[in-house]
Amino acid sequence: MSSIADTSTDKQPLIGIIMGSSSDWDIMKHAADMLSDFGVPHETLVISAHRMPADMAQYGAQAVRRGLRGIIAGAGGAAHLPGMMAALTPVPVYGVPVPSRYLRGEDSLLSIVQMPKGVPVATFAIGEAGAANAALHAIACMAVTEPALRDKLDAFRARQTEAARNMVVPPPG
Ligand code: RP5
Repeated sequence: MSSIADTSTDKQPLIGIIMGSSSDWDIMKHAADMLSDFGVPHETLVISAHRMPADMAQYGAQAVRRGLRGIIAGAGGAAHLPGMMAALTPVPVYGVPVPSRYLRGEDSLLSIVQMPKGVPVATFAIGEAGAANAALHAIACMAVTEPALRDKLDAFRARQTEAARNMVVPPPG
């Protein structure tokens, strides 16, 4: 399995961030950055559904045993990685549609969001916002039972609220 950026610390990763290609990293790094900001141990890997199907199956089969609490999966175009990973493990999968070259990620979005009944993928917005929000959603899920994480999430939202209250129009400069 090829690792494009090992951001995991000494700690066991709680969240896996996987993507179909290293070309997805510019988008998926926004998920990794958010998890880092919250101090959530995570790992980042390229796992291509169609070019590395055996690796994908192995990752899914080991996810529970390895203690993963969520898997953020990004892909573009046909974008079958999130759905396949959801089929391979009961660990919640958060899908991020990566902007594609010709259809700007609308193909990725429809591919990821239109899972048949029975195998869900929580699907987020196309691009950077989706990647960041996938991380925030994973954090929110863990925060339900982890007060320290909930405090960080509350503080994050309070900063956002304060920033919005300080906005003026037209914006300066
Ligand atoms: C998908 O195909 C990847 O997720 C990526 O978004 C897209 C293009 O991959 P590359 O040709 O850049 O490797 O599998």
